[in-house]
Amino acid sequence: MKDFIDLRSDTVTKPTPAMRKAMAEAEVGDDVFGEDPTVNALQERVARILGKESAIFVPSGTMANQLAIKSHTQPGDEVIIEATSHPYNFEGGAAAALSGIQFYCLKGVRGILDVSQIEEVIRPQDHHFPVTRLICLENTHNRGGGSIYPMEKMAAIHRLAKSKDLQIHLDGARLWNASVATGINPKEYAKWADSVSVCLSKGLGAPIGSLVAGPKKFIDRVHRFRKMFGGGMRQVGIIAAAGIYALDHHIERLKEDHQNAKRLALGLQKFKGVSIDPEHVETNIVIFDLANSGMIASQVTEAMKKERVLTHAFGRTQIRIVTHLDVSSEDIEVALGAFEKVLGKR
Ligand code: TLP
Repeated sequence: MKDFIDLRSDTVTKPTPAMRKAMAEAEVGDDVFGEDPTVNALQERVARILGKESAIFVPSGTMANQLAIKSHTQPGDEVIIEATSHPYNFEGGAAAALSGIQFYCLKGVRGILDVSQIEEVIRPQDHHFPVTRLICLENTHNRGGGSIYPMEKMAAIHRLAKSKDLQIHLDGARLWNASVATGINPKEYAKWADSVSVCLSKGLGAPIGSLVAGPKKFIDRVHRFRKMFGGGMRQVGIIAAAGIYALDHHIERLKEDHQNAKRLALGLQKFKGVSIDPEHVETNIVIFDLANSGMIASQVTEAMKKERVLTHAFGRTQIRIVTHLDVSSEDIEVALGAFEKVLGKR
């Protein structure tokens, strides 16, 4: 039996024995010299998957987003982004500190923006204003509850961006989830963005690793800043091998995570004070509100911990739970039993 069922994030997965074997056997070289064959293979593979000219391996999703922002902008530029997005909220203020940009935040519906909202806030060419340079989108949207960007919305934002000479960066940390849930090829999503970041360390179960993909010239710029930010790595094929293994073996299984998340959402509906719409659970993230339960989120996470289930408090009354590789359908039933004990039936 597991010590804990850990639903805090899909980042908590441990490499499987087969993944560890692939890592141990990886061919390596010095990647700062561009000589690591496993890293090169991963970069080429991800560029191909996303339909971009080039891709570069970086340690984290945060570094991937920040390198993209840095490479697209000049200090003083403005970047349009959704108000609950990851780069704005969960990257330590990096974009202001490292790129000297300011964000213009727009509130979306579960993280999804409409083109009309963006159009309204693009700055006119006037020396009083900052220069609007970049639009950042997130698919799936983490704080939006794993919501999927509808293709037509991305296409419309892309049309607008191109008509105004703006760039688009897509935070695709969980683009795999969007693709598996909709059956839409990642390339089809990626074509509406100039640069795309993807993670191997979330749903796919690798211990570390993200990539930024885009045009060759842009990725050359990212490469330069990766060195500057201290992200040049040496015999890192050992980690890239985990990423290649994850792409080969852990994409299709994301379906199970989505089914498990839906099952959780349907079960949670039956407990006292929980407000959740299972229709809104599109992938592997479940966010629910406890405002009517008489309890605050931290009380519930503490009580759940005593039941050996780890959950994540998102603000005062919201809880996020995330399904992943190391959570089985049996674990979901155990977790629902624990929620029932803590919250009680309606
Ligand atoms: N998200 C983490 C936390 O930082 C909140 C999580 O547990 O979900 N983009 C998106 C959409 C993300 O969800 C994350 C990680 C990142 C970027 C950053 O990736 P890392 O953690 O590799 O820097």
